[in-house]
Amino acid sequence: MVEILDSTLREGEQTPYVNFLVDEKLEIARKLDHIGVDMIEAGDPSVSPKVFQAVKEIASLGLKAEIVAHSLATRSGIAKAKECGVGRVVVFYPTSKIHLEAKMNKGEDEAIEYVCEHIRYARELGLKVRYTPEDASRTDFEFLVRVCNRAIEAGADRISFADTLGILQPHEMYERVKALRERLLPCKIDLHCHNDYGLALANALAGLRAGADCIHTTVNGMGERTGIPDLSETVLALHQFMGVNKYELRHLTELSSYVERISGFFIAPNKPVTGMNAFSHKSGVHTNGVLKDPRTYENFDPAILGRERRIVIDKYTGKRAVAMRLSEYGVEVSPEELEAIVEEIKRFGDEHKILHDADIVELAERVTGRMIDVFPRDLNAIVMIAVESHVYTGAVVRRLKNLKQVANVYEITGEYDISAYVKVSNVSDLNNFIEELRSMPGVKLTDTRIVLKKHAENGW
Ligand code: HCA
Ligand code: CU
Repeated sequence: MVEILDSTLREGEQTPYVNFLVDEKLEIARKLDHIGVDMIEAGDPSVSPKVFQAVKEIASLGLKAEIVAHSLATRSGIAKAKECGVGRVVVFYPTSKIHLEAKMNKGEDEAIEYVCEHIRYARELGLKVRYTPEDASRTDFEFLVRVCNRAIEAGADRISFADTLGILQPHEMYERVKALRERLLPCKIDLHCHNDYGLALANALAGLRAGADCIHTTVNGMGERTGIPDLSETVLALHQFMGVNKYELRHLTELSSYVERISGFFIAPNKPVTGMNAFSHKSGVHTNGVLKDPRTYENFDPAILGRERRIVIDKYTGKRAVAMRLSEYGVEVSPEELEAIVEEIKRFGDEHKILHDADIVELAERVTGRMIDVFPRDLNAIVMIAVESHVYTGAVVRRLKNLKQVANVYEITGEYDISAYVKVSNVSDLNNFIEELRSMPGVKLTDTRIVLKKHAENGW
């Protein structure tokens, strides 16, 4: 049965400019466990006192997943892993010529003895051991087989085939893993594939097909440089391509958002599975097809991931999608009116970057000559305000705080000085509010963004 080891807390925290707090790590671990990953690599306890604390606390949560500590092949590192109360330690030590010579200053035979000695030490402490030959993909294959088999004899029951620089292609990964499987003593094989050429997940899947047991992932594909396979993409691929049903698909997006929020590491809109655009359709040809039968442009129902299809309306969109969006707002129009609205949308789209729903409704109002009061519900907006250079920003902030429409005010860096989160009941209230703001002493310029969708602030 295929396994996933998630390393968001170890490899993921190696992402440039990312650090998690201990509590955030505990929350990530719980959420990973909820999704059902088989192993959680909780960190290398030797890195810092807080990493040590996080690994220790995660090990005591009583999660279903096996908790793994990472460690260099040092006695003190392995002892620290033991102190954390984990059941398994990773002993990692490089095997490629360049690493042995440049970093370790060790010959091959010396390296084997060193690795085995540390694995035996971990076994004496009662720990299960995964041995990671770092930079395995650039290691002489015969040496790799030798060092891994000696590691297994010394007590390792897992070998992580690490493509540390992400240099392999899927067909090479397949061949390499197949040969390893044939040549290694009984053990489980993990695949640790870096994404430097964008091939990490493809390589991992190829390795699985060749007989490996486990894929390493991180949430949002974080990690050193370009990271490793994204957890959500991996779970989806295993589900769709290999019929693996043991992971909870519906919580992946929320975990991704949670990690985005606490890490400040934002995913691209076009990222598969969790990206904002992953289930959005735009051109007339596509939206028309999807509205007739989603299977025309969707390989699976986004609902399996707890996500919804979105139809984006702009100058590329045809009548069918526009009529659907209007009818979502309870607006019915004649075929002639619809045609005219679509024409207006095309004109609007040539002049503007984004068409908001409020713009569509306004265009429909203009074309039909009927008042369409469909935004009576709470309307939220973010208003950016530039202050005259001779005015003290704090003075404008004080005035803003007195306005009932203003929920929050922030002094910010950049082109604007203030950002205000504003709550009004409709578009015309928003207009009035902005007029009032513009006439306020000290306000030079405003820029208003209507909030289309507010995402959950916290976890599930
Ligand atoms: C690193 C180590 C590692 C280890 C992988 C593993 C790699 O270079 O930081 O233990 O499976 O990529 O080789 O992340
Ligand atoms: Cu790595």
